[in-house]
Parts: sequence; C-alpha cells; structure tokens
Amino acid sequence: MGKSCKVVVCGLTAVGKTAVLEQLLYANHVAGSEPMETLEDIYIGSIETDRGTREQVRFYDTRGLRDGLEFPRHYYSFADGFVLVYSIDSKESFRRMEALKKDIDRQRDKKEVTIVVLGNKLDRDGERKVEHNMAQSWAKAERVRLWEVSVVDRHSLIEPFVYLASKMTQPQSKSTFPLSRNKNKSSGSVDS
Ligand SMILES: Nc1nc2c(ncn2[C@@H]2O[C@H](COP(=O)(O)OP(=O)(O)OP(=O)(O)O)[C@@H](O)[C@H]2O)c(=O)[nH]1
Ligand SMILES: [Mg+2]
Repeated sequence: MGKSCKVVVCGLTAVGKTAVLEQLLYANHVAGSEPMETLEDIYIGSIETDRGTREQVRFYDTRGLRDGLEFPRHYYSFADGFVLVYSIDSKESFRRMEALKKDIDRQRDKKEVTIVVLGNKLDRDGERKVEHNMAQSWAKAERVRLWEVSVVDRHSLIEPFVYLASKMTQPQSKSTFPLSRNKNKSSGSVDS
C-alpha cells in the first residue's frame, strides 16, 4: 500500500459532493434524498489505479460554498488533489467551480496537485444550464479533466476517481531521477 493522498472535494452547496462520495465508496446514496449540509467529513477510500496498485485516499468532504462563505485557505496547502464539483443544472455552480480552480492555481505555490472536475446530476439533462461543449472547452484550456456524471449511475463515477488516484500516485517521471545514480545504493523499492 502506498502513501495516503489527501483529496479535497469542493464546490457550491447542494451540487452533490457528499452524494458522490457516499455512492462511490459505499454505493449508498439515493438521489433526491433529504439534503444534509456538510460541515466537514473525512472518508477513507481504497482505489485501484490503472497500474493495478491499490492506493489509500483520504477525501475531505467540505462545507458547500454559498454567499458570504469563502473557501477556507488551509485546504490549499495540504491537498494533493482536488475534486471540483458543479451541477449541470446550475450556472452559478459552474462559476463557483471556475473561481475555485483559479484560487487553487494561485495558492498552490508550485506544488503539483491533481484536479478533476465533475459536472454532476447528468440525469437532470432536461434541466441543463451548463453546456457540455462549453464545459469541455473550458477544461481543455485549463488542462484539467472534466467528466459529466450522475450519482444515479454509480458507474459514471469510477473513471474520474481511478484517473485521480492513478495520477496522484504515478511514479516520478524518469527525468527527475538521473540515470547515473550510485549503483551501490539499493534500488529504493519499498514494500509495505
Ligand atoms: N438528481 C440527482 N440528484 C442528486 C445527484 N447528486 C446529488 N443529488 C441530490 O442533491 C442534493 C444535495 O446533495 P448533497 O450530496 O448533500 O450535496 P453537497 O454538495 O454535499 O451539499 P453541501 O454539503 O451542503 O455542500 C441531495 O438531495 C442529493 O440527493 C445526482 O446526480 N442527481
Ligand atoms: Mg455535503
């Protein structure tokens, strides 16, 4: 088992942050059930990466943003990754998500962080206010991956989280490890 990565899940209130985590990790959310405003909860997940390794991820489910509530700064400094959530039936939620992305870029201080964006509530396509193509072009320009998902369809949640876990734990690129390192040293493989 590798080290535990810390992922902060954030976005406007009621976009479905908690529902996504509950459904992904426990297959336990019925869309449309009584909303319960989160203060902060931590979920521990074990996710199989695309390399076949299993990684432990600590998800920080944060309080939903609303008028007059700034996203607490301390999250920026310790996160290895972010899941930014909006709801496809709310333009306001997309704007808040964009603003969060800008903030992360400003605050992360050169630290490598992985960001994935979820456009949730895809089952409410009839009420759509955020266009699919516009959202994807934004994501491309920002160099982040964006998926439209629905808690009703648990399968739609898997790919983004496998990508996130795989990216956060991927071995360092070769260029950061000079090939001419001391041959007498052990190879650095650690089994845990
Ligand atoms: N139709 C539909 N409803 C959803 C979906 N995801 C969440 N919901 C509903 O949206 C409401 C809010 O969901 P929450 O998971 O509590 O939202 P949240 O973002 O955690 O809200 P805060 O904790 O206040 O920030 C609940 O009634 C959910 O059942 C979805 O994919 N489709
Ligand atoms: Mg919540």
